[in-house]
Amino acid sequence: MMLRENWNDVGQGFHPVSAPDYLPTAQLHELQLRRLKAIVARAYENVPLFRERMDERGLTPASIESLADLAKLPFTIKTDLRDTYPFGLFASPMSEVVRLHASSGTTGKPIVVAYTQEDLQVWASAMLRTFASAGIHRGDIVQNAYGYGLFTGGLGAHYGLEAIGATVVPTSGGNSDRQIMLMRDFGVTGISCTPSYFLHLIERAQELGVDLRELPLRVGVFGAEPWSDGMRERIEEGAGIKAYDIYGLSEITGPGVGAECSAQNGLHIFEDHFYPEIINPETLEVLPDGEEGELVLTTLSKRAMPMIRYRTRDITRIITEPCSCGRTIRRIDRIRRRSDDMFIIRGVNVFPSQIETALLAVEGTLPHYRIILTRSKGLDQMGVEVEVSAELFSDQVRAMEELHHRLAHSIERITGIRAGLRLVEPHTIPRSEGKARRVWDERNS
Ligand code: DLL
Repeated sequence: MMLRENWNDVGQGFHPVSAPDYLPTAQLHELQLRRLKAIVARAYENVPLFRERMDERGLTPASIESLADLAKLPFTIKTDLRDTYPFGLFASPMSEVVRLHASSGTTGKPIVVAYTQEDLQVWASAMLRTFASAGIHRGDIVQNAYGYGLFTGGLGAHYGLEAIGATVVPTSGGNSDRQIMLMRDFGVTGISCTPSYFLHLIERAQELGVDLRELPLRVGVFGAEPWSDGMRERIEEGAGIKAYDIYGLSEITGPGVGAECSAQNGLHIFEDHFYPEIINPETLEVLPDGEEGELVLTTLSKRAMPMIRYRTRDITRIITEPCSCGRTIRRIDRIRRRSDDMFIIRGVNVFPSQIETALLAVEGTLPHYRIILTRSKGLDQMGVEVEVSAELFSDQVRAMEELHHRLAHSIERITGIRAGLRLVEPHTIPRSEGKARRVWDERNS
């Protein structure tokens, strides 16, 4: 799929420039308002759930006169997609829907999302902008190890890479030995997959005697799950690459909602298509830029399945300072937690990302861990298992004790909780080809 309008010659060879990233703010707002009015009208006219909810509040599409009026509209939440399973939120007839994706979720039915031809074009252009901001260009050979299939990662990245003119190697996830062989034999310069899967590839390459730092691999585009700055350091050092964070969710489009640029300091939201708000998840009030809260997104151009004020559950803030890269579209902070991945241990709120930060702050740990929650005599316990290097594990009892002490202290300092800590051998903790599972909650089983 070629998107010629996004191409420009900027003097570094043929390089894609993503014009909407640099729109003057007034022009961007004008575009956003125009699209917002159209999408609200489309949702109102075609999706019974949106119409009922707007009618209940005495709203019509004409109620939207400014971007601030968005705050009048009702929110959409994940259960709305489940309750209308499979096609109840579609605003296009099936004859115009050319693609379906689905997100598995933890229980029951998946949520289903739909795309028209135009939606796929917008998605590919958003992914083109994603890869362009990570410095990927025509001539790059990019291994796309996001899962192909119902998950949006594989195909979402695939069409963005083709649009930018890079050579895609569509490996999908899994078969790590072959991934490493192709990476080496093809002279792959870029990789896209989940950060946890890439850590596994680094580890497997070491075992196979392949030093990724000596390959032409230059850049990684990682997302679909939270990953800390500590994780980024391990990746960048382990593979000798630049690692960029990308964000998205199926309900809004898939990957391509936001992406880091060369500044690696927050993710630019492609807000000409995906309008961000931050709300207080308790009061549901819109918060000013800069304040942390729940990210709410409205799709401004999605035709098959418009989403109005979708509550993502992802916690972040909008960064107010302009970015050194010159893009005018706003940035969000990296997403370190979701409001629903928090667990409560003896009255204290804990997020898995806090444990990751605590573990990786201490030298000698490997970036593979899991959290096991149990209940004994009515009291919640948090167990943390983390892998340590084989050398440490084998013979240095004193060093292990010292590491154990430092890690326990680090976890307690960050979370306020004393964890039952176990240092385990490399490969003890299950690896994932997609999103890593960090928490095993065994309190009710
Ligand atoms: O994970 C889409 C995607 C694919 C994004 C590939 C990036 C790369 P879902 O499976 O619907 O879609 O999961 C969406 O994953 O609400 C976040 O909680 C989480 N997530 C996605 N990207 C990031 C990230 C894809 N960069 C959910 N950092 C979202 C933290 C992320 N969490």
